[in-house]
Amino acid sequence: MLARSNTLNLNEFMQGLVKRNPGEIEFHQAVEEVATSIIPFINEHPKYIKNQIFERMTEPDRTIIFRVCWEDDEGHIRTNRGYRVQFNNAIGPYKGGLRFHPSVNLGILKFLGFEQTFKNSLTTLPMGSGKGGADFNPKGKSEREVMRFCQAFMTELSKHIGENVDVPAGDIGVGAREISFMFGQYKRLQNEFTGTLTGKALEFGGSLIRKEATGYGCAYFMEEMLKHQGDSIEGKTCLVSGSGNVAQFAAQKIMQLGGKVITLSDSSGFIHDPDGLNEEKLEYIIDLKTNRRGRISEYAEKFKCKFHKDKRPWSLKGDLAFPCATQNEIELEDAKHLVKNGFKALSEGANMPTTHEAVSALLKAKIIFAPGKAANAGGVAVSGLEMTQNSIRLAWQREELEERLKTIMHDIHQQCIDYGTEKDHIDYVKGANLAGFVKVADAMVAYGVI
Ligand code: NDP
Ligand code: 2IT
Repeated sequence: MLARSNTLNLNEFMQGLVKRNPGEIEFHQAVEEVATSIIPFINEHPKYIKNQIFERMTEPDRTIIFRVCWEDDEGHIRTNRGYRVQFNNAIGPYKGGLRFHPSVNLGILKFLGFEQTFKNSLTTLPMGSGKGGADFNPKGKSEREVMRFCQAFMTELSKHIGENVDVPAGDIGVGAREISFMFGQYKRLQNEFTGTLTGKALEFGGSLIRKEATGYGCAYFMEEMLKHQGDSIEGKTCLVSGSGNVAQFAAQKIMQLGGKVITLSDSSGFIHDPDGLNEEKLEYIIDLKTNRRGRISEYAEKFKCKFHKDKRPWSLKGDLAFPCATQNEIELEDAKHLVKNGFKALSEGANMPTTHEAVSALLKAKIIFAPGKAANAGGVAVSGLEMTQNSIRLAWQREELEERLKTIMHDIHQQCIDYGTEKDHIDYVKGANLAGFVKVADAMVAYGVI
């Protein structure tokens, strides 16, 4: 038998991971980011080496892949691929969103499920991690087509989830409409009314503040980081990308905290409104993107500002950046612009929107950087609160929920400080990774070999 080494080596670990998960580039990227801060820590704590904790944490508990067959409005049969990656349930039921987007594949869902393990642990709530979705493109589909797809998707997924087993929610392409269709189908198939999905409408077990939670939390996290430096969002010029659920409510909270939001984007480009958004303009965006499912360029026509086709907003001048669209939307060149323009801080509303090289460039320039697993944890945190309300069959008031969300974001910030304080700065990447890791790792050690 080969003797096991009593230390882990980053390169060797990554080589093994890449070999076992060929082609899953986003998964490799997410693991490498965590491994870089975790491995030195693990090497100082032999119990994690002895129990092979990081090897076990990077292998999902199980992955379910299934065919989703549905009929379009012309009566043609369509086939998509559905997934649920049940990543880790050491500290609670699997929990995480569903993404409907043509780019969805196993590697993307494994990256998202892996990130969710640390994020959910940071929320302080008892939630394990999972992620799922399908390569279905909701764009251009009729309401009935979306409904038939959601019902077909849930017909298979329902066999694998449950309020104490796995509780999905929304993500890109899955909002209140899709959650309602899926919850209706789940209820019909199981003949039970339980909180097996979160992000539900208020009439059937949803929570106040859930729709706002990710964006609000992302702005609160920025405010916490700035407060720690004796500063605040007040008076700052902010670049926000995306114009979906997270971007809309990040923009709203930034405005409420006195910041000026001058950009929003979608997959066709970005708008630059130098006067800044206000409540009326935001209402227009919410209606445009959530109800009418239009393009962000319509905002530029309506409010007479510039639309930059196929471009990202990061080359503009400003103080704070909030990437809220998708993974890898800030590459090295974008980061160089942020550095050149003297940006102060960045808070990730999206999951892994900043590439490795871009993060390194920002950190080198001393730009305060909040990774998504800390900064966007407010969404899943309020999902956790929705689960609690469903279990006790009560609905909390808006003020109580907003206070709880604020407290959770404050606590996440504190955990980052506890684990990420360096000589002359806070390393939020390291802090979030270590704090998220320890709770899950200790639970896994306690369970023994399973
Ligand atoms: P939405 O579907 O509501 O909005 C997504 C936004 O991002 C849209 O503006 C969309 O543009 C844009 N977008 C999507 N894919 C791309 C792409 N490949 N290139 C450029 N733009 C793109 O999703 P959410 O707002 O819910 O999610 C945004 C991010 O936040 C994701 O990374 C998600 O994982 C993360 N997140 C979401 C949470 C939630 O509670 N919803 C919680 C935590 C993180 P278009 O309209 O053209 O498609
Ligand atoms: O990435 C995420 O944290 C989400 N999409 C929200 C997950 C949830 O279960 O609310």
